[in-house]
Amino acid sequence: MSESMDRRRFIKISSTFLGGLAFTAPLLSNSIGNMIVPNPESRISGLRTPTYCEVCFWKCAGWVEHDESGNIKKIIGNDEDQHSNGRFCPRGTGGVGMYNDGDRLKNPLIRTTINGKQEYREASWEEALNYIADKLKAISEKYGPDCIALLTHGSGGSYFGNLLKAIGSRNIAAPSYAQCRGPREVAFIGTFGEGIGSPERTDIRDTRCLVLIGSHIGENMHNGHVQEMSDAIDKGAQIITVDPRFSTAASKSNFWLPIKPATDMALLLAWIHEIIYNEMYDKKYVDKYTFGFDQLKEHVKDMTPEWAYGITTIKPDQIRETARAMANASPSVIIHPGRHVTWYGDDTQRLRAVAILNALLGSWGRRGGFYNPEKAYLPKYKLPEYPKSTRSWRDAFPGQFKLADLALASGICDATIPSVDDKCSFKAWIVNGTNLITTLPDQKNTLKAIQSLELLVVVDTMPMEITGYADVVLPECTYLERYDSIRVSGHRNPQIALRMPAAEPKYNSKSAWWMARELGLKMGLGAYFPFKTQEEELDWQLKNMDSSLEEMKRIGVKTFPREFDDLYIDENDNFEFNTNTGKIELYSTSFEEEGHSPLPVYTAHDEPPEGFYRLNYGRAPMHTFGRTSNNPNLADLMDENSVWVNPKVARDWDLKNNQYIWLENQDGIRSSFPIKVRVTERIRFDSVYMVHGFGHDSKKLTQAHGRGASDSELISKVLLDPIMGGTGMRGNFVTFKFKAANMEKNT
Ligand SMILES: Nc1nc2c(c(=O)[nH]1)N[C@H]1C(S)=C(S)[C@@H](COP(=O)(O)OP(=O)(O)OC[C@H]3O[C@@H](n4cnc5c(=O)[nH]c(N)nc54)[C@H](O)[C@@H]3O)O[C@H]1N2
Ligand SMILES: Nc1nc2c(c(=O)[nH]1)N[C@H]1C(S)=C(S)[C@@H](COP(=O)(O)OP(=O)(O)OC[C@H]3O[C@@H](n4cnc5c(=O)[nH]c(N)nc54)[C@H](O)[C@@H]3O)O[C@H]1N2
Ligand code: SF4
Ligand SMILES: [Mo]
Repeated sequence: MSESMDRRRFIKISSTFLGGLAFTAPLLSNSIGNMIVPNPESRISGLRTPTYCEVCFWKCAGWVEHDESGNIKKIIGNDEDQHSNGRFCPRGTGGVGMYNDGDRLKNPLIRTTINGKQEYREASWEEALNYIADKLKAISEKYGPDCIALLTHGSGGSYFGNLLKAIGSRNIAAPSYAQCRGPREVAFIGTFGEGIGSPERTDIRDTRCLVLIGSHIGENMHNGHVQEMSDAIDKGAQIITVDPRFSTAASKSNFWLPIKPATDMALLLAWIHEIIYNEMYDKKYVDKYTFGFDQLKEHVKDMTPEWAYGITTIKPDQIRETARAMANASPSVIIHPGRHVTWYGDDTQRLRAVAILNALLGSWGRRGGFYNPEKAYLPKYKLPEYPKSTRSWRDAFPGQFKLADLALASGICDATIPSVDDKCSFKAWIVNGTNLITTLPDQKNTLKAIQSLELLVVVDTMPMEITGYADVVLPECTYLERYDSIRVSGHRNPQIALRMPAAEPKYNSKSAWWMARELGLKMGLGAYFPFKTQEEELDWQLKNMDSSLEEMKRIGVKTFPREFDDLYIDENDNFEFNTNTGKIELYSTSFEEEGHSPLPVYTAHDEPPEGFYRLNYGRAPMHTFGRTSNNPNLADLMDENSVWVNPKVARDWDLKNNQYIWLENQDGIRSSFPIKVRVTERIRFDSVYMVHGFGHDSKKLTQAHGRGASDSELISKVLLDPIMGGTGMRGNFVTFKFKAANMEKNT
């Protein structure tokens, strides 16, 4: 191990309890809608405080109910809320486990070396924050403030973002862009001049045909989506699911197309071909609003269902029948853009094909297609101007990823590893609410970047893997113990929601708002933090938007009328799109300007080598990534993942149900922990499937440590999207091993 590796050695603090591999049968039901918990009648009784959920990023608004002594009893939905319609998903209901988890981070920790051994020692907030402020000042003076980066996911990002901008850096990135929905946003901006956003602007409630392409709503438990899909099914909507796996959504579908993985582009192009050449597109809409139809028509001339069959294994008849089903529903049809779309590196182009298909069927801006969301306007207190930032993460990638509209977490990671042609490698990271070790692909690369840092500050609630590499760990209180910014996400109506503390912060934990401000004060940047408490700030904002903190504490959610009647496009209007041509660009002039193909092209991707299977991964309804695997309430529902194996493959390898095995990828990386086999017809013979978020190696997670295997450690190959820098993660292949790596070495 090199000297620098030694400098920041992962500190494993041994635990008293090491969980065995006992298994609780999951209470998973296959039905789509019935996982969402309806509220009991008795909701008004007793004390309650408003919140919005932080177990995932759908941000449902709800009520925390207390008993007489103020103890948290349960969390339920707020009926006024458009994200949840008054009903929480199992994870949201189990959110109270985040507050009760005995493994939580309890005190600030500073890395020290005692007798040559690296350890954490507990520190006071004063000491920990002084340490960070001094280091940040020194790094800023020596290298420039823009060598400091913030990697963040969740509500604390805006407070630390304010701090970073005040210091003079704009290098702020969330993994929910380059590891998640970035390609979708860039593709839709390139086509319609607008992105999709969150919650997605899909009008599922009123759709007549919903096409899910590797979007597994039902396991992907985004609350409002799941409810609307369930309602749409009840109202007779057709569901078409394209997935190599028989997902929960597939089980509710009229058509399941078990596509050969990595070939979706061919199917999309064949659908476009069918719809154009059989004149099934919305002619009036296409004539009036789109640009480049003739070029598109010429481009897909030979991309027939027969052509696509050879690539996708989906029969021509099925391609024709599903194209007709979509056209019959037009314009109330949604070819869903998905959310976690960083798959094979040509993802932005695949999402362009999705956008084009929607445009041809006239669904953008139409009832049952995509609506126009509206956000409530949140007043911002006037702060002094931020210092100008002179260097950015983009400087490390000259001429590349120009269409990325947000910073890349993976880009910042790469630009932290010193290289000859980049003079600005990052020297300090503040990491808030993201477990980068399991979130970014290629762990070796992430660790290399971390070893190059002079300061790593991690703000988290739990002793997750990333905390073990920090110089300073700051324990945040959970969302149930703090205020946060007013939720203003766009929806059918502008709406705001309040999160306020339902309990005092446990242990010695504090809110991110407080931490960022204290650091600001210590660094002489007090002018950027004018409010003494977040309560004061929220009250100022709310009073400037026809409400008050007092009112929001009482009602939790407030809905405002839309400013204009423009939920859907008025067809008598000459609507102008925010693109170069003012039209929906079937042929993308902005992609062409940047040297990318203006029309989506099919490219073949690598196939698994002999004896290997494509590693496919996804969500389970009762967990969010790795952040809930230690949650006592949710671990009760599912406490490990399994690897789905087709019966034919199981026969070839003599694998039995419930047997534990290890997975090894194409680069010889073997899973640290064994995973249970699930033999099932629901996965194709060329792939295996596992749920992301298990196989934690932090021993401080007493419930989750060593349970199941981690897909993240097996994703060492990255298929980079040349358009916006998304990290395609589905080009990895695994084979089966019957021993742990260290057992093999010893025998
Ligand atoms: N291998 C693999 N990688 C993936 C994915 C995958 O499916 N497989 N999915 C990708 C996608 S779609 C996304 S969006 C990203 C998500 O990536 P992340 O957001 O990094 O997901 P988590 O691993 O859950 O990490 C969340 C961290 O926030 C901490 N946390 C929870 N609540 C709070 C809080 O209130 N305050 C603070 N400060 N911290 C908190 C948790 O303890 C945890 O350490 O991952 C991407 N990476
Ligand atoms: N319960 C729960 N719900 C969540 C989350 C969570 O952690 N837990 N996370 C949320 C977040 S941040 C995100 S981004 C979303 C992600 O959710 P989605 O965007 O809906 O789905 P993905 O994770 O991209 O895709 C998983 C599906 O793609 C299929 N698939 C794999 N390869 C291919 C292929 O080549 N072609 C096709 N057509 N399908 C393929 C898999 O079999 C699986 O069913 O979920 C959100 N909802
Ligand atoms: S979907 Fe579930 S976990 Fe996500 S915010 Fe809503 S209630 Fe919470
Ligand atoms: Mo995501």
